[in-house]
Amino acid sequence: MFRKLLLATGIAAALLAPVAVATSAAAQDVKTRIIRFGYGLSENSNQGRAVKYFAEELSKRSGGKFKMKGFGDASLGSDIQMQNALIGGAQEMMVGSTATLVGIVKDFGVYDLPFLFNNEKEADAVLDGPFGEKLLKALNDKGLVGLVYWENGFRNLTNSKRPITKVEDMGGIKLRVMQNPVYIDMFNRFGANAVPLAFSELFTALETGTVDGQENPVTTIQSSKFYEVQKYLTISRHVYSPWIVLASKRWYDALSADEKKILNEAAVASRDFERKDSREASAQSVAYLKEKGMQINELSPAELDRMREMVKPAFDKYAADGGAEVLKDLQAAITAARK
Ligand code: TK8
Repeated sequence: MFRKLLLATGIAAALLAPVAVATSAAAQDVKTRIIRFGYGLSENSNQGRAVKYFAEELSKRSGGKFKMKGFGDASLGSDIQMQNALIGGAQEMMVGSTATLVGIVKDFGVYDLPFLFNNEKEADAVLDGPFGEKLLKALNDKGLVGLVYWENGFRNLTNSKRPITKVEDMGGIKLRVMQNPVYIDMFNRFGANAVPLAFSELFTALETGTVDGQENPVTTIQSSKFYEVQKYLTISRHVYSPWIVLASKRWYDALSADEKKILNEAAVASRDFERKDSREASAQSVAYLKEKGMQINELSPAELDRMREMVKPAFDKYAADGGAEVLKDLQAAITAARK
C-alpha cells in the first residue's frame, strides 16, 4: 500500500509538474531572447552606462530570459548602418542620434533646428509628450519601433584652430556635422565649412586634420577623448540633441504581449536613469575638460542673439522644404511646455 501511495504521489507529481510549468508560462509568456544592442559611444560614457542599466533591468524583469548584450564604439556599425540592420532584422536594438534618422523619416530633422529648447525640462516635456510620441510612431511604417528618447544633450563646438568668441571666428573652419541637411545648412550659414561624417569616423578625422572641429555635448567630448585632438571648446548650446532607442520592427512584432510590456517598461526605466546620469555627468565635464588642457569660453548672450538672427532663414528653408507643419507643431508644443 505504501508502495502504491508512493507511486500515486509520483504520478501526481509527474502530472503536476508540466501543469505548473504550463500555468506560469501562460501567466507570463516570455521566451529566451538574445538582444544585440548597438551604440556609437564607448562603454565608459553616458550611453554605455545606460545600456548596461537597460540590460540589467531587462534581465530582472524577464526572470533572466532577456539577454541583452551591448556593443559599443560603433562595433556593429555607424548609426545609419545600424538603422538599416534593424530594418532588415539583422540586429535587434540600438540607440543613436535622432538626427541621422532623416533619411527614413524626414520630420526628425526638426529637432536639429538651432536654439529651440531653453532647457532640459522643456525638452523632456516635448519629447515625452504627444509631439515626441507622434514622431516615434512615424517610424512604424519604416520597419522601426521608437521606444523612448534618451538625452544626448546640448551641443557645443570644439576645434583645433582658434577660440570662437564671435560667429565670424567659425569662418573657414572645416567642421564635422552629423549626416543631416539641417546641420549642414546651419553651419554653412555661420561661415564654417560643414562636412557631414559618421560619428564612428570622427576621432580619426580630427586626429588627421581631415576636419578642424566638431560639435557635441560636453559628456561626449569627454568620453570620446576629443580633448586629445581639440584645443578649443566653445559653450554655445546651439542644439538640444536627443538620442532615440530603436528596435527592429520585424523582431518586435514577434514578441508576445508580455514581452513587449517588459521591453517597453524597461525602456522607460532606462530613459529616466540615462537622463539623470547624463545631467550629473554633464555638470562635471567642463571642469574635467579644462583639466585636460582645453581652452574653454562661453558665447555671450549678445553673440547668441546674433547667431539666432543669422539662422532665421534656416527655419524658413526648413518650412519651405516640406517641414512647415512639423515645425509649427513643435513650436506649439514648446510654447505649451513653457506654460
Ligand atoms: C553616436 C552619435 C553621437 C552624435 C553625433 O553614435 O553623431 O555627433 O552626437 O552621439 O549618435
